[in-house]
Amino acid sequence: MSAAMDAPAGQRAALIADALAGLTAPRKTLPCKWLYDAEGCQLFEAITRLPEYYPTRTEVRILTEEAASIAEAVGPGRAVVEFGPGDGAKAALLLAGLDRPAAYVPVDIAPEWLEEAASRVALARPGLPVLPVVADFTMPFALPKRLGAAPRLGFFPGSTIGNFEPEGAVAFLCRARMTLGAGARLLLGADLVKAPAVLEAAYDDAQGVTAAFDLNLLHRLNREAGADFDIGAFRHRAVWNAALERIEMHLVAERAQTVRLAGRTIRFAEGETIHTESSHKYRPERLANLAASAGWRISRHWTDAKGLFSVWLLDA
Ligand code: AVJ
Repeated sequence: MSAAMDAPAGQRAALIADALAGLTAPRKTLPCKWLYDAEGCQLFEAITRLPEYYPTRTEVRILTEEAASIAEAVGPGRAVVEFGPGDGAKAALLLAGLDRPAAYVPVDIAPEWLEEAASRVALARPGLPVLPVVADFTMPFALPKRLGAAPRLGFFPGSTIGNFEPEGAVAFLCRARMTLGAGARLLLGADLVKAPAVLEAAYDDAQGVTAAFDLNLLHRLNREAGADFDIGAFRHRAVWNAALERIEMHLVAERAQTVRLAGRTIRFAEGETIHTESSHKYRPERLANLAASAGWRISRHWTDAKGLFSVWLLDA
């Protein structure tokens, strides 16, 4: 089935509203959440297997190699609440190592993801109660009553925290602390600052998969918002913004052109870009400050031997 047929009307309206707002702004932008339609999710999964894209495999290695140490630091009997579980592979890995977890609560706005995560975790940890919650985790939401008094462990892997602006990251961490409640812990994956060449290659791979992932946003606007982007007239670019310590993905207009979208004409100058995603990278001390401003205390952290990626355990 095509993405257009899948898309609920409300979501389509929200996409069009975001596109109009972002593309008529002085510096054109589109929110990165729209990268993840069915096609975008498949492309992202292909990205996680690329030789240049180290974050996924490095985080999985940390969760695997440090499983015993993480389980000991987390402690027994926790209900694991995951923000945006994806396919549930990391949760399955984490839960397999934990001491008598009380439940698994995957939280996502897309119910399809929840099913996949739930079934993977059910395989890894038969009999564990799985209590999915359909919610946008960037907004306040309630945990299932059935969790009772079990202490909570939030789980936010993948360096998804890096897609927030720093203020947004603090707001998210604050809200997560309130949602999870007193005595909660949070296991957080965060990508680290490193050589710009390594970062730029991770976000602009030789096979062009990341370029296809980025350009899919224009295909999506054509499919779902009735736009008429000439996709061949745009090119993907990944740049390290040293001042803000983030990788930015941009779609660059290769020539001056106009595009129609929802009854509006959008003009592009040659070389003008649409900023489609920021992926903030953290130095350990900066991440510690971020967590502290959101009311969390750092309990421990783990990194790989090359210091590429970090996993943090925070205490409420
Ligand atoms: C999974 C959203 C954290 O920022 O590294 C990968 C998304 N974008 N390649 C990241 C992404 C381009 C990824 N996140």
